[in-house]
Amino acid sequence: MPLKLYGVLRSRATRPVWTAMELGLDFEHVPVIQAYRLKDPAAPDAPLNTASPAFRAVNANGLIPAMDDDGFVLHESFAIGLYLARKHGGPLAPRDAKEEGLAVMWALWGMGLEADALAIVQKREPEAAAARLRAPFAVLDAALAEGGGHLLGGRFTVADINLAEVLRYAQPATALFEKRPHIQAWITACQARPAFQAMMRKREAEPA
Ligand SMILES: N[C@@H](CCC(=O)N[C@@H](CS)C(=O)NCC(=O)O)C(=O)O
Repeated sequence: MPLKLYGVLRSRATRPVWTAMELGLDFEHVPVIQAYRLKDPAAPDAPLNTASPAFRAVNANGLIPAMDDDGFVLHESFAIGLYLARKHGGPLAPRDAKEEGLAVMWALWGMGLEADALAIVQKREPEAAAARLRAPFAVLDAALAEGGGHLLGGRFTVADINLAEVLRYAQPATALFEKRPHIQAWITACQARPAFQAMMRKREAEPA
């Protein structure tokens, strides 16, 4: 199969896998697991993991997700989703340079929130992290109100996938969302999509 997406779904691999499922792509999912989740990642019977030489040959950074599209290799979850949308087109993809600029802008902006969102889901001083997210949440809420419930083009795109998958980590901080009705409605709609639900079912089926 030409397209391979590497990375268990208890990782940022959810982003490109959800994107590929939205696009209806035929792809091979290679469930490379994080080395730190294994007792002995170098054991002969260890599953393919982020320290395995075979995976390091795909992504020398030793991080998931990674992609191999018929020999074209990418790492970085947001870059992979943006590439897949751009390659396969349709409503999920940016339609012109302005939409492309917005999709990249929101991905980079989302990356800036990721550490705090992760702190919330991983319960590492979550109150402080939620407090830091209050100001950017106000910005996003206003942008969604102005954009008719989406980040660009008044429709669901890869930009929504990328950012919704950052904000999912912050969802245990329910008050953050309750105060921002446009974010709440947007993430609820994103997570109601059949492709998101199918991806999450696949994720739940993976070993914890
Ligand atoms: N900026 C990268 C971050 C990738 C990353 O940190 N991946 C984690 C899992 S979500 C990982 O592979 N960790 C493996 C390890 O540290 O051994 C992206 O968005 O793809």
